[in-house]
Amino acid sequence: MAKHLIMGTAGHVDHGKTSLIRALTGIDCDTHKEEKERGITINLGFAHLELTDELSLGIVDVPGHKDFIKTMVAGAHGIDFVLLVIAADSGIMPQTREHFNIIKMLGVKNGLIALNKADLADDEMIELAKLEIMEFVEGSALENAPIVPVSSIIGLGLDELRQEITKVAECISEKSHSTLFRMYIDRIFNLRGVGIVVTGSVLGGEIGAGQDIFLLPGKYGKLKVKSLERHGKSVEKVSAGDRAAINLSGLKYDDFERGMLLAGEPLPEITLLDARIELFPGNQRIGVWSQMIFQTGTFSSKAKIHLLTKDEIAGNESAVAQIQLEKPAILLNHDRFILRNTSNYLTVGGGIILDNRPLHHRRRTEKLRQNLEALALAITSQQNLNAIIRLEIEKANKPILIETLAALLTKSIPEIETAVSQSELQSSLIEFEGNKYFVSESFSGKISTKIIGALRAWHAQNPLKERGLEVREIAGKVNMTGNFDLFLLGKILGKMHSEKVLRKVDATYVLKEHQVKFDRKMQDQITWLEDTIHRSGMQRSSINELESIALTQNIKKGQLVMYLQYLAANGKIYFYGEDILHNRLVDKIRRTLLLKLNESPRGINEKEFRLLVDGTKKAIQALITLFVQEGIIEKQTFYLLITEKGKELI
Ligand SMILES: Nc1nc2c(ncn2[C@@H]2O[C@H](COP(=O)(O)OP(=O)(O)O)[C@@H](O)[C@H]2O)c(=O)[nH]1
Ligand SMILES: [Mg+2]
Repeated sequence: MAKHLIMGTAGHVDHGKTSLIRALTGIDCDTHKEEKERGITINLGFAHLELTDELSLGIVDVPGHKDFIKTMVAGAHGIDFVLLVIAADSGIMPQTREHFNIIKMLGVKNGLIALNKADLADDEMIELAKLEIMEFVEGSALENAPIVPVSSIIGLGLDELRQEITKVAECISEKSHSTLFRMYIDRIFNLRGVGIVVTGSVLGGEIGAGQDIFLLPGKYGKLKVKSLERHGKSVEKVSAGDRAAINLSGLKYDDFERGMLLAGEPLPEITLLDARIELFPGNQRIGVWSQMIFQTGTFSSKAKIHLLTKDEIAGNESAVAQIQLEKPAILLNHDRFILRNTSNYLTVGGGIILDNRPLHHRRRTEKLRQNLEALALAITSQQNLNAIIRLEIEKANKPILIETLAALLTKSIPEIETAVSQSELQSSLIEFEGNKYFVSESFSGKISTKIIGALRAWHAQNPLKERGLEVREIAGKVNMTGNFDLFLLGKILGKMHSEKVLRKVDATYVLKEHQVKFDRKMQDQITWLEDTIHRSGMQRSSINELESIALTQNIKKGQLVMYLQYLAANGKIYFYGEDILHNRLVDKIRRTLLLKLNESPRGINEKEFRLLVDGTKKAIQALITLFVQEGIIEKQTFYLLITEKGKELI
């Protein structure tokens, strides 16, 4: 399988980067007239090197002059490894250091060193230069990188350099082709008969001829890929790690601005982000607030930096900061950037984006600091995807579709599913009507807290009721009434039930600790009330009548209703409309009636029933309805008859 990789040059001006690329590839990167005149590379140079049948390497040649660091940063963004060029006759120079710092900050972890102009140095100088370089790269990713003495003028060491480049390239794994396609545009041409052609280093994903593509930021809408070239040859598609030329339809030359990129999807513009920033070694220092130039790819903007986790940082130190950009950018989490001083254009450091949609952090709380540091650690320590997913779903603070999460993290859905499958995050993933959602533990926790609050309030208002609330009643109180909400609520209630936070009483949920409870005084009042109702016998007692008697016992209306509900719920009293009978009396009447009916084959009528038990008309009618419902008597025209079920009761 062909491999897609880009090598970038780095090093001080005049150390021979461009000459070396020309010697290796035959391609002259200094093609611009102005550059020829000034003798330095202003724009980026591009070449390619056919290493093996399988390996055609893209090359970006950057300028070494200190005035063109911005161009260097643009060129270095997206390279897979670095060819650091150091002239044997002058050794490490300021831009050797500056370029190397930038390369490291951009996350480039592979490369090799060409010790150029070997023709100008004797063996001893070469050995000294090697020692100096070994000390320079100590502790960095290039610590054990090969140092190859070469001369681009007399052709010394070129074969060995090519071999070492091949070895490095063979050891590197390509960037992912399954992520979102992105490419910063570093050149744009308007070619006669062809139209607009743009070039760049493909940062991720892939794109093919005929596909839709978006020019961002801005409102250009969809563009179409007409045709593609890779390393000067026409191809069907280009992918991460390619230097690509894309022929676009739908774009005018004047629509283009520096800093724009092409993306496979219309990504949102952002101006606010949280990032881990780090200063290069040196004696610079920044405080809580500072102004910087923020640079990533070909994009650059003034930016306000607000340190969140420290009050100041010095050389070699890092902190999490909130960055406010002056211009809108298209940035994804984990993108790397460079920070430059606004006044003297010194490159001071850089960083990695932790969160491209942060909240505006006005105050720096301890909790915020802890969260951001955890996020920084998760992202910078070999990208622990599960930790990132957890932080992202926690931050969402509501259920989040797996598709949405995948887009936010620029991962595929299978990547996310695989990552969570062996972790406790699996239990945060719930499926509803064919969609998969992540629901964070803290979100479920918040709902649980609301449920407990609602039940606590309910029990406080109804201390004498056994029952709690039904799912739908809870849904209303915690504001979760949509279909998905109800489904989620059911799951959370089920979990609370299995964890024994809740009990069930019939179809209602009740707090575990809930007990129908009353104090001595209440007990006395309830006993008095029950006796009163019992004593009044068939003399009807209505709530209204009871109310005035109850007042003599210092029972207020609300309390009275509560006591009555309690007595009814416990089967002590029987309500018919507003009126009440004690259940012991109802039992007695039931028995009297059944015995009577059993002796009278033709039954008795309603009036006879009234005389039998000395009841009011209303009470008698209510009792007849009750006994018919119980199935122990039946009514035939005006007569009441006992049923088989009634006979069994005697
Ligand atoms: N003697 C000698 N001169 C070289 C060598 N490589 C480059 N140069 C010269 O150094 C100058 C700067 O080279 P260039 O490739 O433009 O350097 P760059 O700024 O790093 O791209 C040119 O005049 C080259 O001819 C070399 O290996 N030996
Ligand atoms: Mg050059």
